[in-house]
Amino acid sequence: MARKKEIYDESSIHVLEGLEAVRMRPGMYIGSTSRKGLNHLIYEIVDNAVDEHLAGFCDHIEVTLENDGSCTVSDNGRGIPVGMHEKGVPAERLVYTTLHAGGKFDNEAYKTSGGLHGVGSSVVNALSTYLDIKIKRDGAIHHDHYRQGKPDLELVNGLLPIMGKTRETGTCVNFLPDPEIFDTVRFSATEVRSRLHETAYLNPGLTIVFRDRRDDKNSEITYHEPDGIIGYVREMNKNEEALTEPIYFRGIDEGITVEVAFQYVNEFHENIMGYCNNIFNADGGTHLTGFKTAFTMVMNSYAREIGVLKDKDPNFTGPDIRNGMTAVVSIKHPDPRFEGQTKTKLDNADASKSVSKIVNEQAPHYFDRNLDTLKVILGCAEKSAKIRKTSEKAKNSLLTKQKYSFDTNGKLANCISRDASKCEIFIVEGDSAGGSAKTARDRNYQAILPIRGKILNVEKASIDKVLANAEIRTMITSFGCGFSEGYGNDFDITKLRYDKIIIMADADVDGAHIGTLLLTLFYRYMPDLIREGHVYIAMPPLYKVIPHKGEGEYLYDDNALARYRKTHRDQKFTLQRYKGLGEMDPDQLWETTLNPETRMLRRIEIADPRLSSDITGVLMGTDVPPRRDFIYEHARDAELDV
Ligand code: 28G
Repeated sequence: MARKKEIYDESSIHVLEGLEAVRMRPGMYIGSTSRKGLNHLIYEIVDNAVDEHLAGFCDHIEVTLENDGSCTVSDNGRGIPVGMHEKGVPAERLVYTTLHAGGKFDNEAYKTSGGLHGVGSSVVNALSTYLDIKIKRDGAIHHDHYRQGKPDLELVNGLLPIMGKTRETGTCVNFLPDPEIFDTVRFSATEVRSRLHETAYLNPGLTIVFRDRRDDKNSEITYHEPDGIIGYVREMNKNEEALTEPIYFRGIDEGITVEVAFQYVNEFHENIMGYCNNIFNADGGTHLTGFKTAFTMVMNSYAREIGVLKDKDPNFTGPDIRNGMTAVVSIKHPDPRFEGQTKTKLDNADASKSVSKIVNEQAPHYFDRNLDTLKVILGCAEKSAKIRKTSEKAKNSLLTKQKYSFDTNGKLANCISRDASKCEIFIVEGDSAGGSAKTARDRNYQAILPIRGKILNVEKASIDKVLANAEIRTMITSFGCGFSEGYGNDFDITKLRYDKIIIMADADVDGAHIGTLLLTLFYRYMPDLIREGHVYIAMPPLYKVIPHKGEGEYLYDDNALARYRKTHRDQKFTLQRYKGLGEMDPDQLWETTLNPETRMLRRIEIADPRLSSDITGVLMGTDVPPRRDFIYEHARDAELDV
């Protein structure tokens, strides 16, 4: 391959400055440099291929995580244009070196708006050690190559070098994320897979093949979802008791394509997701309000029509009517706008109007012909209204009692400091581990709250039961910020007494179960704790290996041990196995789980609720390795999600 020395003409200077800006502040373009940002590189490239699908020229995309740590994405579209552009550069080079909308995180507004490909390509290019691209077009395979965003192949008469002949068309990109930029350069297969599956649901004509060739394996899975968002809703409800079939509306209004699919299950909450131009809107927005308003109106008027509501009865509330509903609202908008900095909430007023209009037209058409389904849904609303009324009563009486009894807190071993930004509270399962933790902690800023026995599963309990539970009351009082639930929000994060709430449970099945129950509690009743990143899980190591020469180290799971055995094949070492927190002495407990210098924590984040309606899927962890450098390696060992 002919490499060019780094010589640039004046016209390319500003290009380099643009890419330099991306490397200087990568977070502005891909959100973060954590694994989330890393995975985002793949989505940026895949989105371009999806755009080519939406343009009507591509029905097959392949994504491969290569054994060398790079990623390959290919499509069978028209191939990025390679002809000489006005600036004397092949069009492909412009796409890969110019920042089209530059600056703000996610140029989502510009995507999928009719022929505006390639927005994220230059960002991925700038953040990659190398990027290699092959374009099949006009009977030939055209080649280009970059290093850290800079072109690295000599042009031939101003055009890309040709590698061979072909009758096919398409684009194939291989890139290696730059370790100078990212905290980790190991993609999360689980996350990428779930995003690709979601893309397949949103684009029923598309087939997406995912391969993972890392660690010398070769797994392959194909996503093709001809039922589209109907299949998506069905998938999300697959572990639930369905009360209706999925119902589907589709229409085009004022250039906006609207699709809605929903299904009722025997559950007490709603799960409604909004997409605009294939992008998930975590905070919803106008498409969802349009859907909710119209659907509530239609169903209330049916309720009166068939006598479920009598003249004197008040209307069902929106949440009543959506009780048990799983829904996907997906729109295609030519000019999407978003609210606020994070771009997760759709803001176009016309989106609300169009969705309302389609629902108003099509819902009556459907329910006039499916009276049984109508009655089932109104039955769910009635049930919800009843529960709402008793809950309100229970809550009011409990809140008055609370004033007198909520302030005593026997079991909490509090810390000395009152500076919330420095304080930590450990929720420890079992009295014996709780006792050791109290001895081991640094009482200046570490509080210990032992909890006993099983925590109430709040998914299965009504609010009065939840608030009557002693362990839960103790937690609410200790944290200091109250709680929120469906019908009211008494939660105030500014009152939080601890910066970190750390769940400390054994690394076994029981421990995982307790962790899930606690996270479920936080997620349902104190979601801001998680949203604002205050909730952690301590990751006590399973093993310590002490080589006969050299320093000992902690290993966090069996994979790590297997890896250690492989890499230390002809060395002698002693292996210690930790059975459980209760069996560690205070020194060990301090070293492995309490000391910020040596412990390993996972911070809990709320993942997009996609492809998983159960809590374990909604919550996910990101590793927060200890401050000391040598433990950095363990971050990989502790990776549970590969
Ligand atoms: C494999 C990895 C990711 C892509 C295309 C196809 C075209 C294109 C991409 O155009 C914008 C518009 C025309 C120059 C468009 C091909 C029109 C005609 C395309 C991809 C700028 C870019 N023929 N396929 N971009 N053009 N696939 N896959 O990136 O003027 S990007």
